[in-house]
Amino acid sequence: MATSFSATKLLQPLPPLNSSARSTDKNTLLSKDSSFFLGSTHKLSLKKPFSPPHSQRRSKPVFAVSEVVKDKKLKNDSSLSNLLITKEEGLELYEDMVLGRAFEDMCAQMYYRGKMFGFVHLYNGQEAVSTGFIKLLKKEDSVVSTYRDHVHALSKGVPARQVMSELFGKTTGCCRGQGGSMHMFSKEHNVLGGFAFIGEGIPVATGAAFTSKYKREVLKEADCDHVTMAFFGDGTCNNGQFFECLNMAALWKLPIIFVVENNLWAIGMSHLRATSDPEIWKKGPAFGMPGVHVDGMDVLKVREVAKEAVARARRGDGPTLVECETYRFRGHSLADPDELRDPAEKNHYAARDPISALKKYMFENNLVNEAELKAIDKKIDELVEDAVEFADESPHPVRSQLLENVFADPRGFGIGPDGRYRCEDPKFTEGTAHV
Ligand SMILES: Cc1ncc(C[n+]2csc(CCOP(=O)(O)OP(=O)(O)O)c2C)c(N)n1
Ligand SMILES: [Mg+2]
Repeated sequence: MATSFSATKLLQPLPPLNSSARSTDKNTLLSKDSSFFLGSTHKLSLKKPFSPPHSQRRSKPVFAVSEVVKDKKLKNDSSLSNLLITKEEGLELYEDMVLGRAFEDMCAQMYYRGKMFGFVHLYNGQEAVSTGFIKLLKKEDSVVSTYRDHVHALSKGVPARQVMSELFGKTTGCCRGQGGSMHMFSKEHNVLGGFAFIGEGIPVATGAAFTSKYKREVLKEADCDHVTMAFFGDGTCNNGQFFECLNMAALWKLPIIFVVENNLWAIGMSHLRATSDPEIWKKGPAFGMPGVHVDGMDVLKVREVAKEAVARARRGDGPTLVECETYRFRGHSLADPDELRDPAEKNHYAARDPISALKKYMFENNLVNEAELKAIDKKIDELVEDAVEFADESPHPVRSQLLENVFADPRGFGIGPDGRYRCEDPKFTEGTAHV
């Protein structure tokens, strides 16, 4: 027989352990003098009545919202001043999204021609998220990505030549060819890494945000209002590191934005089959930070949400969790035949291509004409061609570079029974596995 679950039972407070707390009102969690929390024998440090300093006073309670930009957009009329973007902003967003798309399409070609090795995960379809968020950042702000990282690096300003060379494993790559597709890093542009283990980048981003806060509040670096963005997928939100970092970021009010790119799939696992509550944005308030859900196929909506989150972080008001509903237009990686996803689902999102949507908005509002956009398309085609030529002509790293940045003493691992460095053996990189 099915039994109904009693929420009221769950809300009953546990009986307090200490005597003074025994007199508490049964419906409150704190004792009447607010000294004790539940059955703790430790006094809370909060003085009664709790009055936070002005800088910490929250004007609004912590909230979770979906489709936050809808109203704002509907209010717009056709007058230019009411548009979500200026012409220059629109062109910048368009150019960045087209760069991301063209770069990834070229990667697919180069991968199938054998110019790249290992796994390569493309970002097609998700461009509105990278562009909508990262284009608001300053150079000093940081971005942390996943293995689907080429486009985040490009949006943050890492030159296409450097990203392509890294993919080709060449010395001119942003990691001198040592990182490859999943490990884009650039100290100069504060791209703190693509990370192959899912969730691995979230604590790194949390640490970067802690650094900014420490510089500002302890070292008194007045101009340090840097913000960090951590990008990761829906599947990653089931990992413990996600929850641990939400907790720490909220506890310490860190200047960080957790950007979930919910493309509905984690390789071949549907988000709906893997997550007890699929609405990830609702987890923000559980940790004391706002949670926002936004249409991640619409760069203008993403940008509006991102603006608020960035402003909140820069003000010192703490983190925000943003869930962007998006979709990848290709398989999980270039090795994935993409046979699991329903064609109807793919068609649904293909019809919502973020680049076409921005184009439509700009045309409808007379912000640009066809020729202006064509000129950008041409410029980007040339830039991507140039990146490929540059990468192709660049030299491979010398073999001894393999042992650089290895923390452990390479003796044992790196030196063969004949006493010679194993990397000097021309067959050293051939490996044993053939995929
Ligand atoms: C710690 C860890 N466990 C498992 C994997 C294998 N793995 C690679 S990608 C992936 C799915 C991640 O999905 P999601 O976070 O939604 O990102 P998306 O690929 O959709 O961008 C998994 C489980 C991994 N890389 N790291
Ligand atoms: Mg996913």
